[in-house]
Amino acid sequence: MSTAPSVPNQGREEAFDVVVVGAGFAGLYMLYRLRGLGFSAHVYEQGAGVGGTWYWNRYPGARCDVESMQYSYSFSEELQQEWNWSERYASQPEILEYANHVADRFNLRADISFNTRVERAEFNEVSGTWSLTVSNHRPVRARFVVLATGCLSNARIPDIKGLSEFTGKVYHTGQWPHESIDFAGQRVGVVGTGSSAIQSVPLISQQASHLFVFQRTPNFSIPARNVPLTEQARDAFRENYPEIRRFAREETRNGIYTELPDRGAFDDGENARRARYEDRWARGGLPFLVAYNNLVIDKAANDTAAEFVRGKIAETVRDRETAKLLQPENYPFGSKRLCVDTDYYATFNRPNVTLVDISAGGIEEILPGAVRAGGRDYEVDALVLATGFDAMTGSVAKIDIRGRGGMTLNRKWAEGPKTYLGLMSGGFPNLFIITGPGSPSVLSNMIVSIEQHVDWIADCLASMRERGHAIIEAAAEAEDKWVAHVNEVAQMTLYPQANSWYMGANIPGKPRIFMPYIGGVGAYRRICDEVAAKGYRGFAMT
Ligand code: N01
Repeated sequence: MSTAPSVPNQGREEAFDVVVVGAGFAGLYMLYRLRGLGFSAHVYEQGAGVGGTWYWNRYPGARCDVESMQYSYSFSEELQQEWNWSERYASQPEILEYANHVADRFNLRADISFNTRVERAEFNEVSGTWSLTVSNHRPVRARFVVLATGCLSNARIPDIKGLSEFTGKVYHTGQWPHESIDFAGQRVGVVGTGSSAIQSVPLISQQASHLFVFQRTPNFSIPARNVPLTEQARDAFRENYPEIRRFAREETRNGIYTELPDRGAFDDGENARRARYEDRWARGGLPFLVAYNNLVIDKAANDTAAEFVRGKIAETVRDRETAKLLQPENYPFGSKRLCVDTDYYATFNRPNVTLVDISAGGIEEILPGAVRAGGRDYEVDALVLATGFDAMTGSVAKIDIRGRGGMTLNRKWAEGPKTYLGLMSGGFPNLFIITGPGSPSVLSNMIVSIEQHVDWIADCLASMRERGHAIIEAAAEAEDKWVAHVNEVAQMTLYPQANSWYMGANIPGKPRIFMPYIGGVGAYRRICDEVAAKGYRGFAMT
């Protein structure tokens, strides 16, 4: 039952204290917290089910690259003790099953509308409420809106000449069909070599009669070393969860419990350095990036890691020319999102796999039955677009959001996203973003960042209710300072040197701004907590 002052129902309009957009991991936990605080809340979800990213990304090999025991909610002790992850890295079906389990276990579906898109949200300055236009639904009004729309959920279909004329099937990894796709006997073209391609290429190659991988930029990838989890391994986590979760939240930059580096790459001699990289390579996964504490800030240190991985590619791939093409040379190691794979490089040793280098001119044209690149036609029956997402701002931009004075969020963010703490944007009162640009988000274990933001927002709403406040808004000065700080910290690293989706570089015309906050989840949490403790410093509350 709601104990908060609710907006009265007017006519056919439906009213809630809080509307949450999206029923992925952020939306589900937000709903859970709001309910617990007695707010009336409702979630609108575009998909037919819960799970967000894990609902849409069903391509072969889709799997999380953060270990399952850590890529899981920590808010319920019972949940984290009872759920049995089967592998070190959970597959998409298992993560989706987990999301469904959470929705059922906490009876969340009752307050979620599926197959429903929030198309427009407009702030009414007189009533201090948001009016929402929701597809297939009567108008909705809410005092607060929380965008739990995800950072990588607006799939990007590239603008390639002739794509719509292709006569075979075209799939985007981020909009994969629900039925299983059998590529047996087909010639398949995969466009892109980011994480999604790196996971799907080895599996598609086992079915396709021939697989062409169209590569514009090679990526660094570390072997996953995925294994089934034993009961013993699960217990080791379960027994130590309080410390593991605390450490990940407070002590790390990326929200992953792992051994933290105690030295830089040149504090070790060449042999010791190589031994350390070999050890990290053998253990597998993203922690390779924290083998030393200066890999993302010192180019010479970074080069040692890059050179090591290039050596591994050369050792793995038999054809020298193919190996050379797969070795990234033009950007620092890890400055494009590091990939984690199972047999990606070795897949290029298969006789039915061809790497097509399109770095010079891209794909010239798609013909009804072929891909034209470098003046050659590659005949294919099906195309897989592993071409990524309009990251961090794309899913927010799809909603027509209008704040004070009718200002749209897209107009305000035309030169790049501007937020205070990644949580709110000035001129858009009572509108929160979970893991928004300007917060660690995609540079971290997403669940750690999601839980932190949800808890912060929930506590903020409870505090407002207690103090009789109706409106919260990021103050312009605090926001400007935060944007400057986010940029300043990014410039201290090697990240801005790559044409990555972190920089918006994958979307033609998108401003080049490093969007996430790279200061680390521990430091960021302390800043957010301090802001709250100081009476929500930098936010105007009335
Ligand atoms: O997308 P991407 P993704 N012609 O943007 C190429 C997360 N994720 O879906 O680099 C030809 O990384 C593009 O080339 P270039 C993870 O955070 C996690 O793979 O722009 N090629 C690039 O190679 C990840 O980083 C997991 O030159 C074109 C590729 O397409 C993020 O999602 C799994 C092109 C896009 O790579 C996005 O990954 C999957 C064109 N017109 C994803 N347009 C795990 O947890 C684009 N490309 C493991």
